[in-house]
Amino acid sequence: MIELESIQAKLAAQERLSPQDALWLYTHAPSDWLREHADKSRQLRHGNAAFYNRNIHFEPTNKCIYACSFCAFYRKPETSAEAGAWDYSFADLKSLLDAHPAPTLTEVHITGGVHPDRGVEFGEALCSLVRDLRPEIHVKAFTAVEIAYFARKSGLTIEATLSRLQQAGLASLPGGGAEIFDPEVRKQIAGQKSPAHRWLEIHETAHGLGIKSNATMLYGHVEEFRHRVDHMLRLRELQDRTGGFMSFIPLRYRNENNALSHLAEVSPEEDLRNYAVARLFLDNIPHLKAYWVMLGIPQAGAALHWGVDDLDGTVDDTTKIYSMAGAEEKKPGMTRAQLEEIIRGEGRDPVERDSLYRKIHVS
Ligand code: V47
Ligand code: SF4
Repeated sequence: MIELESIQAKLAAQERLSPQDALWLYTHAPSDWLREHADKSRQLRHGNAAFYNRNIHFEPTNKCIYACSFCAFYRKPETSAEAGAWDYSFADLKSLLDAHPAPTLTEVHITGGVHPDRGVEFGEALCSLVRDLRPEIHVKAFTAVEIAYFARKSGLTIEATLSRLQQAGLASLPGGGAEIFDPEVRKQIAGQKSPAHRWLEIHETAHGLGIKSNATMLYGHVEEFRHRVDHMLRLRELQDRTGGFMSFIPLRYRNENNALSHLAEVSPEEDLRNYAVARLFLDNIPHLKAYWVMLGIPQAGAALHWGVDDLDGTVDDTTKIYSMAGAEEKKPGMTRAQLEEIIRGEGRDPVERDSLYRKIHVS
């Protein structure tokens, strides 16, 4: 296989892979080869460390003006509580924080549906509540889709919106809302919400303000391999300009309770191959995360051998996005000891990190 030799030579010379190389890897590379090379690339960056953090999620509402066809989480804004919609209060956020006293927590991840009545003031109030009550906690909040709506609702530019949130305590952006950037695929799965260029513009603006972020890719639905390559290429190009992405998080489409439930999910092997291609192609995003809540624990452990260096956090049963969509973990939560045991079981050294990937505790 002449292509494999050429790609291997590029990797040995630490040369960048082309989009054609990545497509070839997806379609032709033997799985053993992918695992070995992605693992080598991970090892060169992070040695034997595998990262995790101590976090909770807060999902203020699942009422949403959009209706993404893969989403099992959203309810139309007029939906009643009996029909499964919720709107948590500021007091609910305070109670959640009180239930997690210091030092059990270093991060709160806030994201939810796009509520029609809520502009930037709502986002500011959530961020400042955490900052005022628990200044030691890092606030990672709002997908680019929520930020775009805050800006529109409040009549502000993206920069002004992000800047106000930053002043209120926002410290980084999660990677959600990226889905797949290709316009044709995006139209089919998330046609109503902000287009790819808006997602990328929001992250670029955040990076310019010193707000780091993550990037996701929702795969395994109607997209083709070329769309995944295009998605990662756009991220790689933006990262070349800003260096603001910390972590890439591939998210396998889960098929329960949504408008695309007729689609099968990709196989566990396909998940692992996807992590490996991402590790090799996205050479400028330092961390690759296997979000155990979405994958299940055994598969997240396996991913540590396919280029992954981060499993995300303790979560403590505070997110519903994946359990509603069919994930195995119906009440996702792990202690530090459990996360460390999984990591050690895979032959790696557990490292507790903060939200900016600074090492807090090495076991
Ligand atoms: O944007 C929704 C995805 C994302 C489904 O930045 C689905 O550290 C699969 O972005 N099947 C939100 N995926 C979650 C997210 C995230 C999670 C963990 C850590 C970080 C981080 C970010 O969840 C959405 C969408 O792509 N999603 N429904 C589904 N049925
Ligand atoms: Fe709304 Fe987000 Fe679900 Fe889309 S993925 S319907 S924007 S909650």
